[in-house]
Amino acid sequence: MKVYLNGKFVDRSKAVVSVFDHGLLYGDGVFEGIRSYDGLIFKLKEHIDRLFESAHTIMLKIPMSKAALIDVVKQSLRVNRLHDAYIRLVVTRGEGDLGLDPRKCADPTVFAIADRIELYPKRLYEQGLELITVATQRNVPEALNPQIKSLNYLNNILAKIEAINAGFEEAIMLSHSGYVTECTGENIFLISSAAGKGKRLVTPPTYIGVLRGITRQTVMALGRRTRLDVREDLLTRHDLFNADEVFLTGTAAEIVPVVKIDGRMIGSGKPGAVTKKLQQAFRQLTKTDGIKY
Ligand code: PXG
Repeated sequence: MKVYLNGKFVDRSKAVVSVFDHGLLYGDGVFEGIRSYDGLIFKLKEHIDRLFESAHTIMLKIPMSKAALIDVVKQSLRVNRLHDAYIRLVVTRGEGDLGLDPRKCADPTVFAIADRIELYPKRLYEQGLELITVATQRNVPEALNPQIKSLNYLNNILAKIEAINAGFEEAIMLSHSGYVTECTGENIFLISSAAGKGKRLVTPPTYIGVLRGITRQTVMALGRRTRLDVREDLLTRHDLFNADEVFLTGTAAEIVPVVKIDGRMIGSGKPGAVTKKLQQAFRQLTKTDGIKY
């Protein structure tokens, strides 16, 4: 495996960064997780744009252009002869000293790892996932905005540990005020039906403290195209418990049906019809809507 590191493709064993890198010392950096499907990179521009936005907010100047970074992603896939892959793009503050001061870090570290995608077990998509709400709240946007895809994922990892300790794979994180935000690495959606009206597709608004997921945005667009009433609304656990369907979205996981939350069965307790339709539409999109490399 060849890894892109600061301008060169190096062997995996040579792809190492300094113990003084502030990405490691402080989680001071940003990243993206990108997918390719059968030789097409999905939503590459959106991922690159989000990386630059995250970097801009933390005042980290990415030392190359968007076009050059797009080329790095394409090259990473080509040199490793990958077709269906996962690409991790990372920019850290770079090597500094043992103080927080980012001014001591002269050169950001840029690397890209392309590897085969580790697919989630099939039964997850067929049977659906069971979630629990955990006590660890999602970061308050005023402290560390979840819209920044930073290397500081301890908030999410603490929530994941709680879920694992309780025997579950994923956790629902609430906001400081008790509203539903997202899971540790996926956005959350519900489907509900209002009497006499069509189906509603609802996900929490970003201001409550969620990542503006690229799969989230894609699924919202697919929802509009299939005439769902798509909304960003504050959601409570009660709303989730009483939804017709619930699912999660993320680059790696795509669309995952949720069938139980905190012991409450969701809908029929099986992946719902609308979720399945969106999964199909999403799969179709990945076959056509991508950038060749
Ligand atoms: N919320 C959070 C907190 C995330 O980290 C998403 C939502 C979904 O966003 P996208 O843009 O992917 O639809 C994420 C994404 C990993 C991994 O290695 C994590 C993500 C994506 C890919 C891989 O755990 N997080």
